[in-house]
Amino acid sequence: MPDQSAVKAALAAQKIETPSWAYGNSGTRFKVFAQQGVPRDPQEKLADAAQVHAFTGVAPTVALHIPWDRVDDYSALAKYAQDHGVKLGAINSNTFQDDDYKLGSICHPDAGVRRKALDHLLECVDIMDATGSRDLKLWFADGTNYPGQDDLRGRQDRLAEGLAEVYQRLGDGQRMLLEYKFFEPAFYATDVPDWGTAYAHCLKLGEKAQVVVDTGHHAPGTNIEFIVATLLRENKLGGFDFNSRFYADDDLMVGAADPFQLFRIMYEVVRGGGYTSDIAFMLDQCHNIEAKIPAIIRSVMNVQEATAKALLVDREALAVAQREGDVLEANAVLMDAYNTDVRPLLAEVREEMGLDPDPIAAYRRSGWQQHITAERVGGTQAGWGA
Ligand code: AOS
Ligand code: ZN
Ligand code: ZN
Repeated sequence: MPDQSAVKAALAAQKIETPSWAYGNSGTRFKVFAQQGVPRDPQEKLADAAQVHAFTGVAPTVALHIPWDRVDDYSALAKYAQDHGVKLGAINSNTFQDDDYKLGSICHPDAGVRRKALDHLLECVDIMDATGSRDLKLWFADGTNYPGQDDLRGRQDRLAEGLAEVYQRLGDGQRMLLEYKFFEPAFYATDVPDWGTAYAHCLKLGEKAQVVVDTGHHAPGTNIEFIVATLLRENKLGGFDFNSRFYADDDLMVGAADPFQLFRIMYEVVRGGGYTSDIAFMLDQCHNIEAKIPAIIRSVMNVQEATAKALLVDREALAVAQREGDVLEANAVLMDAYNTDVRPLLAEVREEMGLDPDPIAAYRRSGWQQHITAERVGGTQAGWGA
């Protein structure tokens, strides 16, 4: 059996990044249900994120989205974050919200639009220099809706050219994380639809380019843990955008729709040595109908629970069963870990970290929600579902 104190130490050292956009109002194209007390500016998003970190102890960084989190002075924003006990994390670019991007951004047939998109991506690297962020997270809405609309190969050439220009701009210690998504908003062909396409581009670019796996971006039935294992073997897994889905890119709380899948993914991360590497464990979620800060705390806890179960897999017993071809025993070893109630273990970890064992109850008691509801009037929309 895995050593309990090593498991606890690993859990205490976990780092999960929360996204600035999860704190603001969001919704679907049908309706955005505004909530009271939501942040009105990037600073207030950071203040809320600091609460999540204060109660969980494992959410020390916050991903920014440009232009949703545009400020005049990014160094000052980094300082503000630090003063509140958190740091700025990945910089997420946005090449999908302007009219110019109707036919794509860096894959667009028009060189002028490609230039505009590339200038934005280069500006994001400037911002990383100011914030001290390590990762530029790239998700492209580029694609086509109809066969023949544009040249599939030509779009790949433009993508490669654009990515290469941004790659050249990266400084020491900076990385480019390329995210894939099989459809939406493009419905016929997406320019980075799958891990294979992302991997092929990252491989050509070099070691600073890595693939990011958004758990909501696969066709139903896709074996995501296999993708994780493969990318880890190739040293090309840069990070995760965690969330969960029933149908498409639902952006629901990670571990809510399919906690078993999250466990299987985390097991491959642990198995592949990814837990102690530079992999960014980020959330990419929107809380449209549920209270935002408690939902983000719950999400962090869900990742912790899946991680704890993955760390508890008796890998020696599993290896023996696998070697002996004992199918049932091998499956039972994995299921034993999954079926373990790890909540008492995590409560102990939190207490040893000087935290309340029940982060959501502690948050509710803290009075922060009442404070922001009274203080903040007229919160902003996060950007999705506008
Ligand atoms: C879009 O579907 C992707 O999941 C993006 O990662 C992300 O939600 C967006 O870039 C927000 O910054
Ligand atoms: Zn994502
Ligand atoms: Zn998504």
